[in-house]
Amino acid sequence: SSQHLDVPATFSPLLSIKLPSPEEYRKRKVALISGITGQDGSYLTEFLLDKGYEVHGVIRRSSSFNTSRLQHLYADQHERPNKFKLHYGDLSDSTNLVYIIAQVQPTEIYNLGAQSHVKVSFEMAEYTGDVDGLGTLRLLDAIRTCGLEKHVRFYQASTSELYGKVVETPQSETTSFYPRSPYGVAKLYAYWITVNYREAYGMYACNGILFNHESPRRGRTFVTRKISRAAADISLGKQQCLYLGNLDARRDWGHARDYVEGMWKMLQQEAPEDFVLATGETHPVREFVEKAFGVLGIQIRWQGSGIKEEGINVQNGKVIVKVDTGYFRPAEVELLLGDPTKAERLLGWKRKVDFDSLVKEMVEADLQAAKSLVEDQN
Ligand code: NDP
Ligand code: GDR
Repeated sequence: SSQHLDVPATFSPLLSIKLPSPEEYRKRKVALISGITGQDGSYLTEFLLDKGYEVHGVIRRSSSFNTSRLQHLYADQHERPNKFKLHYGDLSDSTNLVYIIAQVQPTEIYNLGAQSHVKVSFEMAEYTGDVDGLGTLRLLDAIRTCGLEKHVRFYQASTSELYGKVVETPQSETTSFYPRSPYGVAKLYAYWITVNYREAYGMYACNGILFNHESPRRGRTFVTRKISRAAADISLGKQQCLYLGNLDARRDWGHARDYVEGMWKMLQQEAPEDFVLATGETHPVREFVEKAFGVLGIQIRWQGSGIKEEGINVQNGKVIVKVDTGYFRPAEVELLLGDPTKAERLLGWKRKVDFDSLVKEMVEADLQAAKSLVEDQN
């Protein structure tokens, strides 16, 4: 009808309200985070609550407990009533995403939700493509369906896995992409759909191209956390040996707490742009192993080579690290080294935690946790 055609651009059909101007709308500080139960989601929630935001998160229904990283924030609820709320949802469910956005009316959306394990993506390629690739499209379209494309600022969790096979180092915003896994390829779609919606609909949408970032809250099957846990357990005699895949892969490892601050900074600029966050240093997996055991006073000597290589505890001669080819990937990303110059210059962002401090913090946290478990059992 003509009445329908007369609907002004600022009228949101779904919310059935006349929206205030984007400037007015953004005076509220309301964040919606997909992937809130993950490593980055928990640090970002803490960061935004401290900045005075109301924080909403999308949580998947699970038969087991999946909010352990957010537990301490629930405990804080009495001090900050109505500031933190979780909504059941999934990046594979468009209707649900529209409903959550309409309900929350966020000013900023951080899309951190993903099947984020590179090795697992080879086994669950279609699912990873659906959630990590199309899931990003669903979220962007949900924003448009709600009529909020000029009001909401959108952060996409892009990744150094986009670079994949080495084209140049260090890798920056202008380095071309060559993903090496179904995960990387799915994230490539997400990267470009974010750029496309920015250009097509004038959305404030940014890609943060983040290099690896870790913490004591890192998922236990990622290599750093697997090593820090094993080092703690082996030092206490609770585990004999750590089995790893490619010891020579090199990564640019930072601390997750530093990186979530960069995500927020990307959404506070005049105009949306894409940024690399990295430390500008690269270290092999092997060095992470040596440093992690080093924190506990255990020195490693390597012997043998290739898949026969072993790490020996110099003090007692025991084999404490072995290669298990089951952890090799069908295609590997051998070297990542990021150039964070643009973020440093335009966002004033810089990583604070260096490599040695990161390893130390992770190992000490796992040692503490392992010791309390032993005490609980006694
Ligand atoms: P995690 O694996 O720790 O967290 C992933 C989050 O996504 C979890 O909350 C998970 O929920 C959620 N999730 C998984 N599948 C779905 C789905 N179908 N619908 C909705 N939510 C889903 O990842 P990180 O915190 O380490 O990383 C955050 C984001 O940043 C990810 O997108 C990752 O790919 C990306 N990234 C990470 C880097 C890193 O080094 N950490 C570097 C660059 C990018 P549940 O808890 O229920 O499993
Ligand atoms: P990555 O992280 O693939 O870089 O993706 P991961 O810690 O899984 O692997 C890093 C490197 O270590 C090698 N490796 C092993 N990896 C695992 N998981 N387990 C092992 O036993 C093992 N042995 C050696 C791997 O081959 C690889 O080279 C992470 C994820 O957080 C992504 O979501 C994110 O986008 C990128 O970082 C940047």
